[in-house]
Amino acid sequence: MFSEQSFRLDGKVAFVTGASYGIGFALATGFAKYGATIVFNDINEELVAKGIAAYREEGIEARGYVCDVTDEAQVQETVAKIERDAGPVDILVNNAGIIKRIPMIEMSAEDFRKVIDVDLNAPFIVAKAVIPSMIKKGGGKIINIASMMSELGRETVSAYAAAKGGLKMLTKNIASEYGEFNIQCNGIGPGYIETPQTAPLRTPDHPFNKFIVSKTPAGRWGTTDDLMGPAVFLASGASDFVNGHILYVDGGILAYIGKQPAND
Ligand code: NAP
Ligand code: GCO
Repeated sequence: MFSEQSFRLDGKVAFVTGASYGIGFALATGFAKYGATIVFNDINEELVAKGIAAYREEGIEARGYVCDVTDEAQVQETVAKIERDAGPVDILVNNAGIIKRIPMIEMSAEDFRKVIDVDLNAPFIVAKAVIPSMIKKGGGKIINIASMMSELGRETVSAYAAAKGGLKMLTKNIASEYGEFNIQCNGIGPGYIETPQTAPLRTPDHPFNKFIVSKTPAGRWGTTDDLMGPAVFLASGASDFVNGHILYVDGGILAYIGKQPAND
């Protein structure tokens, strides 16, 4: 029966990938505020240590693991360690990601593959590693971090758009294949959010900065705070009948054709 408790995450183990900082860190802190136990990974010891310290500053005792999410052996080993240290993963957020902004015909196949590897192959690898225990436990939540580029293209982000478009369909397929085991797999599609990943686009003189504000009905860049409530909703019992959905948290970008130029 629906109640305020429906949004609580007490007793749940939440594993957020690439969560030493940025969106992943914010989502994990939101989960912790609703009672979840936080485990995260990052690509090296320095980032993991930085993340543990940052979580501690928020009053959160998080467990951090060094793991490259593109390496299936490392992922399988890390998930086994998490299950030993904290218990089976109840909530997985496939957050780790990279972007390379290069005009397509100038982009090497190696660079294209690297983006696909982190942004699409890795979510497959990590979800594959946690689903068996979710099935045994009677269910779980998987949240893939998609993008505006799951729906739209733009110059220089061909690999990223291909990956995030694929991630949308992987989300729908996991929902389809494992929904019968009470596993809900959804995505969050952030708009343009103030994080290190978009910092190069937000320098005061960068034309993209003004462009994005004009393309966003909310008239601003998003913040990681804007994503925490939607993530808690998708991680909680309040969304047990939501499956295969990409929840776009974009200030209205995808709904908006754009403002008529002033001189028309
Ligand atoms: P970010 O600041 O670049 O953080 C990404 C995190 O993932 C970093 O900690 C990074 O570690 C880690 N990571 C990268 N490759 C990894 C690997 N192979 N194994 C483990 N960890 C790895 O990015 P963000 O802005 O927080 O974005 C997080 C997610 O949201 C990404 O999937 C991104 O595509 C998506 N997204 C972002 C926006 C936005 O506007 N910021 C909008 C829509 C979607 P390193 O520091 O070592 O790279
Ligand atoms: C870019 C940005 C975007 C954001 C995000 C938008 O270069 O266009 O980095 O891709 O990261 O994915 O949803």
